[in-house]
Amino acid sequence: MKQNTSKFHFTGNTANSLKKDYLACLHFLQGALPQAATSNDHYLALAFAVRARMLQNWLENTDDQLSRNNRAVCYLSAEYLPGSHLGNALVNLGIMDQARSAMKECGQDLDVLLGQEQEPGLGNGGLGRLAACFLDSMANLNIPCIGYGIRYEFGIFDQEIKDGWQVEKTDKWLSNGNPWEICHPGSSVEVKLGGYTRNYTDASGHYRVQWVPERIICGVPYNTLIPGYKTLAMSTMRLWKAEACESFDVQAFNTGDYLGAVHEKIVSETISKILYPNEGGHLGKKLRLAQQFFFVSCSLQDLIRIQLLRGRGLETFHTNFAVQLNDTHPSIAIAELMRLLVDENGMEWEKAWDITRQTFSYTNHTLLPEALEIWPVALFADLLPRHLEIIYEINARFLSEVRQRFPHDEERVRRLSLIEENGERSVRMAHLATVGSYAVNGVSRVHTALLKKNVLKDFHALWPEKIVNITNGIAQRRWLLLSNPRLSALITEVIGKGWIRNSEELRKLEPLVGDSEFKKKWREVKNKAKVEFAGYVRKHCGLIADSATLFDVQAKRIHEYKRQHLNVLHIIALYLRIKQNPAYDIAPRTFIFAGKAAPGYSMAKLIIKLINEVAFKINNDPDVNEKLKVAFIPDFNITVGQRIYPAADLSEQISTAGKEASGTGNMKFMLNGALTIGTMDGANIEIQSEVGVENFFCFGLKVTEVEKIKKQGYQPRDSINSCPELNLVLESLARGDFSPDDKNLFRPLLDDLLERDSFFVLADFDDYIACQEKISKLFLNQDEWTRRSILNTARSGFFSSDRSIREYAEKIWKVKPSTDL
Ligand code: 26Q
Repeated sequence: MKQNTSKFHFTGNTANSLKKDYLACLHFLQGALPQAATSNDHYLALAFAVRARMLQNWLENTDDQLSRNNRAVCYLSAEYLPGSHLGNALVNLGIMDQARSAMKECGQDLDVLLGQEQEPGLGNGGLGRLAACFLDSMANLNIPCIGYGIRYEFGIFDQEIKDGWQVEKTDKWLSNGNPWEICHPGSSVEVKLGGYTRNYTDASGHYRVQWVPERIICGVPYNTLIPGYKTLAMSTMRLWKAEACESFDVQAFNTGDYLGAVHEKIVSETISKILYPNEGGHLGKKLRLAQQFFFVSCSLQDLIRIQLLRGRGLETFHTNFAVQLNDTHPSIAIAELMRLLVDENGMEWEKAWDITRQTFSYTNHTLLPEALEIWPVALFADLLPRHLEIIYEINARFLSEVRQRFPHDEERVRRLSLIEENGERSVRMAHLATVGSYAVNGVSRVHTALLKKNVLKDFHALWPEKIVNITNGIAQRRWLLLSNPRLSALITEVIGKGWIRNSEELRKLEPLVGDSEFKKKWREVKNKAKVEFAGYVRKHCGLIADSATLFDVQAKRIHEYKRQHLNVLHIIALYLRIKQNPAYDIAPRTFIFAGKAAPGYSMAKLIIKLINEVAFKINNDPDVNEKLKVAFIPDFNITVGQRIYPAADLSEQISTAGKEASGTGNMKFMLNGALTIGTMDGANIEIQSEVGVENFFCFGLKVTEVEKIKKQGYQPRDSINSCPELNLVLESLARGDFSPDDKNLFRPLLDDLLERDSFFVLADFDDYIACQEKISKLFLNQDEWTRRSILNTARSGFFSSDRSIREYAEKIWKVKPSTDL
């Protein structure tokens, strides 16, 4: 029977009701008197009062949602970057203003309290943020959904800049308490690791396999609610923490091995201790595989529990759950579901395989060969002996199918195999994910086309319908409504609120591009965002930036393929031009960089140092610093992103064609009215076609051209010979103009460009510079620039993650979104 116990407490959207509940939380949960409470106490009290309002909806709806007979979506992702929760909850519940006045009445500044929150940095970048945007969109589209993942104790490191170099600090996001999560120890599950397998015949004479593990760890779930905009439906993010199992402790205690038991606890807990940064060097690490298996096993056991609790059989598992694999990181789920069905629930192999293949779908996020996950067979045997057997069995059956379809083609069989036999024998996780899923998707048009053409070519020949494209998207609630309140208010003033739930309505802005009054307001809003961001730059970089200059921004992880160094070469070129000709006329620019380098990626760290050295030289040279300034914003994360995107005039999306799967930062800039300079890579291609070629600054080699010159044998020196200015720029670097104390500091970078230039930086330099010149000219015409800025926002509707999720729902999951609630 339903009981409406909480109806009269912790509800109500008035400032008064919020204030009452916040004071109650301060008293009863924080145990603090208002006058003695810290800002953190105030923040936590407000957070609890807000969370209670979300719980009300969650409790009333989630159970119903999951009980319905349509499919629920289970998003399996090793990473989530949800960003700060309080601001998001306040805008989504529609109580930002009420909270502000409630706090004011209590003598608190809401912005200070918002600033208290430590964002959960449980991801590296795009892939983790995409997962968070998808949970947001599923809440908004009323698609029942659980996002499963790992509750890392230490998320992505905090970045500091010392003497121009990146320094990593451990992220302690849990140290002040996390009011958004609710721990459910009662739903803990056990996860086996290591050991060996043995065969036996069961009572009814069936051949069975038993996994005898070396150790068992406990997974404890923590729920965080992800609200939609003024909806009752919500997504659940369910993250697992690894702990020692009580049974193990007890055993050790009984034998008197107290220290041994404590040690066991420490070892078990390391599994969810830390997020791995994405760098080639970390591939193949045992703890990483243990993490992946840990959260996957917990999540599938949780789904089976839910299924049985609802009184449903396992034969219909796939009709009740669609499980989406966010890259190959959770792809061991395919073998684990087989094991759970066959070994633990006595199902026939064929039946179990049928269910498994109708349950999973897989999203690929990378074409970079070094990022494709493979695990040495030996490591697998050590950690997951039963899964290795299952993978061998899947492979044997799969390859026999291949041999039937393509007789006498052992070369093809070798290419398709789940096991790489060249060099160290390894399991190819992308192959496992593809064979075990009913659909595979890429994340932008060009990326999907390249998947079909290269990485998954043989699979595409085998199953031509299986690979589909779903271009990524972003949640406009966070990336405009929350992060850019002034622009949101202006937009809402002229076209109403419809765009918040239906991004296509942004198109209603288009007719206004000729309205000079509106353009003026648009410019004012952009300028205010720039002034505000300039304040942030001053505080965090000690640099005074002029909001009248062109804010040229590149914010993303530092990687050679993303070519932050191409951007730097452009800055050096301008520097040399002005030095050579002090009258050189150019629209003044502030170059803004932000992004983290993987701790073991020395070239990326050298690029950060280069940016900072160029910044130091230029910012302190009165010959140029009226026209050019350079800032590196430390510690790029969701919170910093929310400040950067609204302030950008120009968005730098300059990856080597064929390397960036999609990019999603590109969409955030566009939504906030920045113009893009970009290559024909990832979702830039869709951005160009949405905004119109005439409104997009396209440059550089296309994918086919890159392929062609690679085949011909690319010579970086040819690019230098045909571009005298490039030669000057490289000479300046080689001379040590930007590293007076150590002329050879940037040698590794220069040598790489001169000898290999694997990312075609030099090949694209000339075109990039020419394109930038057009941009500088256009910026002098503020009226035209503003027109195009408005068009960018107006035509960004396609890039809402609501659209992406609708496509997943229709093409892959076969679930119906609704906006009823
Ligand atoms: C793998 C093995 C060991 C340790 C770490 C990893 C690892 C972790 C994270 C490998 C890759 C990642 C993250 C990849 C990622 O963020 N990819 C980006 O995904 C976005 C969303 O689809 C795209 O927009 C970007 O283009 C893509 O780079």
